[in-house]
Amino acid sequence: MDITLVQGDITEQPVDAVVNAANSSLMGGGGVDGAIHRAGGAEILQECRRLRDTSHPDGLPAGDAVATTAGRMPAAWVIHTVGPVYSTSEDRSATLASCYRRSLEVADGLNAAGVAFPAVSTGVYGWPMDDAARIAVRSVQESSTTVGEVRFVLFSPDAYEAFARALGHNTGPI
Ligand code: AR6
Repeated sequence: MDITLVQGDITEQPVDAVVNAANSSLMGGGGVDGAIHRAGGAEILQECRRLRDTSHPDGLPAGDAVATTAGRMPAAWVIHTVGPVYSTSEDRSATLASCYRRSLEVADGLNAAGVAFPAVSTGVYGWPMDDAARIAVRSVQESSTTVGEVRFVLFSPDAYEAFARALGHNTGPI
């Protein structure tokens, strides 16, 4: 599996599946969640509502993942995952690692060849970027996925550099 880094907007990525940093309600929100729903259009929310009405009446627990259409985005699917809220009193890293592992399991079920991830939990949910990057990279490297390319799409130069460090690269073009 190739791991690549891109600084940019995840909604523009021409990969099979883009991962959304959603919340348990699956009803949308701010940050990357808001951007994905805006770019993909109303079809995504319709499918999320259907999931709430059928398989996920209580919402999606943190650490789990589920797929919908990507609507108007270049990708075919959105894989919604729910990151943990960062806590200084409780170690929730296993839940954050699970977001990446479960998303790749869902991607395998879709036969996706390329999957783009944002830095889950590092915005509204407050996870420090360097730590989140290490957990993300380790979880992807340890997964037994059949996905050929995992692309981390980082919004800011700082986030990009944190992921480059976590991958053991020097910063700069990869
Ligand atoms: N492309 C790539 N990365 C982005 C984009 C984008 N278009 N927009 C933001 N980011 P966040 P969370 C980065 O807050 O911390 C929502 O309201 C952003 O800079 O989107 O998991 C949900 O509904 C940050 O590094 O997700 C939940 O309620 C990273 O994406 C809650 O926020 C994640 O930031 C989830 O919080």
